Amino acid sequence: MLHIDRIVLREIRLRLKQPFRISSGEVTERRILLLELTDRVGATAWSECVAGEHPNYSSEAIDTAWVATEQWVAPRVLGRSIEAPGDVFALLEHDFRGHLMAKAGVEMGCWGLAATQAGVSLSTLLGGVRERIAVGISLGIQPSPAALVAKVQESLAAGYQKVKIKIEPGNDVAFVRAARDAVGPDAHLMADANNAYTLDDVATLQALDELGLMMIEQPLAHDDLVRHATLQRQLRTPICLDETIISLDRAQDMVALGAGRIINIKPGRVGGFAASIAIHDFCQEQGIPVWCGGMLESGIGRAYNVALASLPNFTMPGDVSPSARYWTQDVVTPEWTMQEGWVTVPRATPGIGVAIDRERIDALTVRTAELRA
Ligand code: OSB
Ligand code: MG
Repeated sequence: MLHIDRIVLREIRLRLKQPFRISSGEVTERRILLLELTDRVGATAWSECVAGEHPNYSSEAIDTAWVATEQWVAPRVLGRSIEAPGDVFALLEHDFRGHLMAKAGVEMGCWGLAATQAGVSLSTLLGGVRERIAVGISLGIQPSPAALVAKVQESLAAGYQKVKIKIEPGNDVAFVRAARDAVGPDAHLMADANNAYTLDDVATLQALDELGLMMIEQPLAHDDLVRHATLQRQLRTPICLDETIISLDRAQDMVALGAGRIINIKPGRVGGFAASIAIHDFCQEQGIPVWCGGMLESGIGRAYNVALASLPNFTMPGDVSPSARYWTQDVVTPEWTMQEGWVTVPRATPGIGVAIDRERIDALTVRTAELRA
């Protein structure tokens, strides 16, 4: 039983070691919304809302998520007796459209709290089976093909099991081809366009189709399944959908329409873990592989991604790079590390599996709000 009495919101600012550029925008410093949930007997759990600074990935941003959490999400759970964390999503969805990242921050925190209460790892609570997760890296758009080649080679040498190359019109075929030529036909490469193309660009996408990619992620508009289906019919490379899959229904639509063959599950994008598990289970039945995406999370959000990726149908390497790939210092101890392309799932530790570095978080905090029942 969950009975949450208090939720503290904080915004922290964490500078990335290197700016991260995708087709729809660049990030140099992450503004991250952290939540601390406290139950009636004083147990606590931290969680993270993955909304970015600007509404370029989805319509949400940290400032809208802050308001949504304060005004509508938190009041639905505070002071209420909730049987199980799996019940929270329905509570948040009833007559409440959108704001999925804001909802996910609270919903996932409820799972974290339930794991802490039960004295089991978050992975165990979710039904995870893996001891370790295969790790891929997502490389932002680079200034030149040569710069990209250096990054790709460095990533493979570091052990990453998949290298995702961000692309946009003008910075695509020549970049990916240079990478492919440099690392050979067997290297696990993929591309992610973050919606930068239309069906007018089929020739470009067909040129990418010749480069032996594991998949092409979200080439077309964020909310468009029909055109992705048209495109998939013209490509051998599987399309992987990211932005479009905001619910189980959308995953079902993808399969019904043939709009893609792989799904990148980001729990923040779908409203949390209940929806993530539902999509995972549906994809498993349908023979659709899934992998866990990332949103440049701090070590707190990363703990949730690692736990989710331990479910059985997460059969492809996730965008779950270790802390040091992003930050000079993370906000958790121990930091997330990678050994030969694998991150260990902390299955023996109750709760989210890492301790919160409160002092560091205090030093990084720029605003707080305390919400009570
Ligand atoms: O499309 O997967 C994406 C980061 C921000 C917004 C969108 C995306 C990404 C990434 C980063 O690819 C993955 C990571 O967290 O390392
Ligand atoms: Mg993506």
